[in-house]
Amino acid sequence: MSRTPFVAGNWKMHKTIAEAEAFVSGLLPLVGAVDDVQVGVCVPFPAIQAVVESTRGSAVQVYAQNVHWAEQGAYTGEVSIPMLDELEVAGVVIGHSERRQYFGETDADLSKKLPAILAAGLEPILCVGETEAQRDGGEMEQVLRGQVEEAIADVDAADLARITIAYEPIWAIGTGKVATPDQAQEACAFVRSLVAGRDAGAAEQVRIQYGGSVKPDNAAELLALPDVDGALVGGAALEPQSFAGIVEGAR
Ligand code: G2H
Repeated sequence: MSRTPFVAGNWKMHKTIAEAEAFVSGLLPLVGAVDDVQVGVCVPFPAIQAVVESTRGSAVQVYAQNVHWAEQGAYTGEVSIPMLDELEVAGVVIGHSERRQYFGETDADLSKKLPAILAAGLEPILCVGETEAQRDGGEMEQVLRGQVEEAIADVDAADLARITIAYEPIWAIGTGKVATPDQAQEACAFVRSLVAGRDAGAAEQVRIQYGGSVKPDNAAELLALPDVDGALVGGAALEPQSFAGIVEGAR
């Protein structure tokens, strides 16, 4: 089955509103009309409204980088799904390894976030991935199985295909150490098989991104792999030319 490639730039904690607007001005002439690749930018909360406005009518979609599962409540510092929905984002990245490592996000949290995001009609990008020690210890499959199966446990089978899963080996994040094509293909195929364990049809439709030191010069090779349907890009997505080069690699 053919799946539309999906390239998303994860800005992490970079870009003020002014910097975000300058980025969009540079990006739109390069990818604003691309129609064969889904293009997204994952924007810090304060700049979301400005980026939604400045990308309106273009092919570039806006994603948040975290959300709470509750509709509202006493959760100081958190942002709800209705708040994001009001900003007209396309979706939200959840479970990034930095959120897991520094802010204690757990698979149990993700299992509550995913159904809530999907119920609101937003698109989740669920990040999973193993550490170097886990890979070296032969635990990659066990780790990915635990992360994926728990996170999707309460998602209706009918909604599974709307999830994008980003496979990001932690040892490749921001390190310049990219997974080999064989490693990326093997892990992304394994992630797809985990979705197939819930629903074979959804597994064929679900997009699986590779993330971890993706750059314009390695994107085309990674994105041509049969089970890699796109990329979640950090450092190389902070500058329009470089990000556009990766989108080009998906075409
Ligand atoms: C992985 C990735 C973006 P980078 O975190 O999610 O970042 O491309 O800088 O490795």
